[in-house]
Amino acid sequence: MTKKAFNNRVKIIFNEYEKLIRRKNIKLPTKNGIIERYKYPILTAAHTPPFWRYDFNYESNPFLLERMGINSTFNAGAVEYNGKILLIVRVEGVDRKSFFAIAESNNGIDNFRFWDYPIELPETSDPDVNVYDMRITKHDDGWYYGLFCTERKDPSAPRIDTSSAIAQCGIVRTKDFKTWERLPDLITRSPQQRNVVLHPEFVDGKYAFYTRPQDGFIDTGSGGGIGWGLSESMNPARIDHETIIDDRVYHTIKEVKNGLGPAPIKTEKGWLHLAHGVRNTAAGLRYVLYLFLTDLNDPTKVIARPGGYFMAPEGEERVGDVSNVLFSNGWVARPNGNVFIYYASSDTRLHVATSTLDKLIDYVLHTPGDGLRSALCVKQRIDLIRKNLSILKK
Ligand code: M1P
Repeated sequence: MTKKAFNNRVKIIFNEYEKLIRRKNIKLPTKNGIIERYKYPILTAAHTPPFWRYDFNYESNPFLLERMGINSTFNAGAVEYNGKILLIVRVEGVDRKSFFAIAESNNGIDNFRFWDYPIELPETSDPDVNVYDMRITKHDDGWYYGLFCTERKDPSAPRIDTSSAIAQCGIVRTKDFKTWERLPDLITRSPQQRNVVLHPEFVDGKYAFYTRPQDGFIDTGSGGGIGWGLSESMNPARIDHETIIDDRVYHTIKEVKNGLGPAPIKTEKGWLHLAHGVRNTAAGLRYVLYLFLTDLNDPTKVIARPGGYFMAPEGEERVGDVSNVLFSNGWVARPNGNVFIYYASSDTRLHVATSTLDKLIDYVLHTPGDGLRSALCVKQRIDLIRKNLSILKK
């Protein structure tokens, strides 16, 4: 490639990138009154800066090859900070390693731009092999905590087993999202932990955690369900006793497993939770999102639990590296009552959906719970039809 052609191609790469980053997103008409989706994903692999992927030096890369590709951008923690929306994105390179990088937007809907450098996450004495799915909690103690999954090879696996892993909860904290302090990993009695989330307030003077204890890396075994535990401190954080506050249940959207999404939102009616539920199908696992509400004074007590899912994969969301998956670990409640829900589809790309706290609370409080049997579910529907027809046929 001549130097001239090289320079032209560099221009094209950056023009295309800027066009993508600056593209306005378009709100789609709501289908169910609860949320609005948007036409474009807010972050894809192509949204990562070209200078993360190419070597732009003509001497060392005369063919202008993409040297270090990015595979996907998904499962982001979210926070409103200094009037901007920051997403702490799970970015996965083509080498299958995930890392965290911050993307910033003024309006939370479009124009997300990654900061120049990904986060250099400090390690513990036992280095992480892979890190992912950070939940950000602004805690009453004044810190922003990031709880994430740290994965390492299972040291007890036989030599020929190159897949078995141990997942645990890593912890960092920051005040400015630039400098991160690594704390010891959370200690619990469970052999595996994923989807651990810090509650924003002290409970009985202690740090409170939502957990997801599991026996195996993939299989829940005797574990599963969204757990709860208290710790005297964050350094180290140690939970001696876990109780399950939202269990997995036969023949529901969370039959195989579930896990909390972002930290709950405090509302007048209770703590509002967003979680994912997983069921098995002939086509593999299906991940959907659901909501529930817990008591303001006792976050372990579920006070409203609508039946079924709140959001499930639609259209292009259904297909990706791990198809049929919606996953969310970030949302932002704005002071004006609007809520931005950041969700990833099929472990590939990131989207936003919008709603309001009023609508979400109405949905949670007035949607019938899961009847758990076809006969009861059809009765719930007949009650609704009867009520409707008495109005519509007047
Ligand atoms: O592949 C779907 C999701 O699988 C895991 O979630 P869970 O622990 O609940 O099964 C995580 O690896 C998550 O990142 C991923 O999106």
